[in-house]
Amino acid sequence: MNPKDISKFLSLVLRHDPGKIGISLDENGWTDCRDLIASAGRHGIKFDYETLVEVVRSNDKQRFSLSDDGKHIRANQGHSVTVDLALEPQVPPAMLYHGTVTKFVESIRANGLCKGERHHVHLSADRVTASKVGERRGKPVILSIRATEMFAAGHSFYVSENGVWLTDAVPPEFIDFP
Ligand code: HQG
Repeated sequence: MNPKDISKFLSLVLRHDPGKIGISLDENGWTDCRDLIASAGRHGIKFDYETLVEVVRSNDKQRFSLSDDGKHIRANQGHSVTVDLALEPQVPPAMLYHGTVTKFVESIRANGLCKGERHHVHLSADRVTASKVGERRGKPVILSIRATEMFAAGHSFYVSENGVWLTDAVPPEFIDFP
């Protein structure tokens, strides 16, 4: 299996559906690498520990972390299953960005950004990254979020291990539309 497919597989089981291969995540989202490799293998997805380490190391968005002793792995963000990543609240930069597509804009104007299936709304520190996020769905539309203003109004922000800014919801009054 190539690294990209292993990464997609890891996203599925470490964020959304560990039960698919019969593993479980602890309350902080970690699972044992040996169990993961063995369970994946029993489901026809075969890779060894060295390959797993290489996928984590080389992943384009640094989606996964290994524990310091290398025995456990978790996804850095993007979960739909309940996990506590124990992220500390952070002071955001003045502006953050969100890449979306035209068909969602009217609803976002009315309702703001909602987290949907995920734990948080995902925001990017720069427009290039936001553009890549939007491009997954079509021609990107970049929304600018007045994060300092939001923070001053009492909203909390977090940063995942891989640099994604997270917040519960972005009310429409803090969004600048293009
Ligand atoms: C939209 C990927 C209508 C929102 C990316 C987005 C990111 C609304 C979609 C990470 C809305 C949700 C997250 C509202 C939000 N009405 N549409 N009120 N509020 N939306 O995938 O931010 O590759 O859950 O604009 O790179 O696109 O998985 O969130 O289009 O970092 O590591 O609803 O996923 O990373 O989609 O992407 P998502 P996202 P990974």
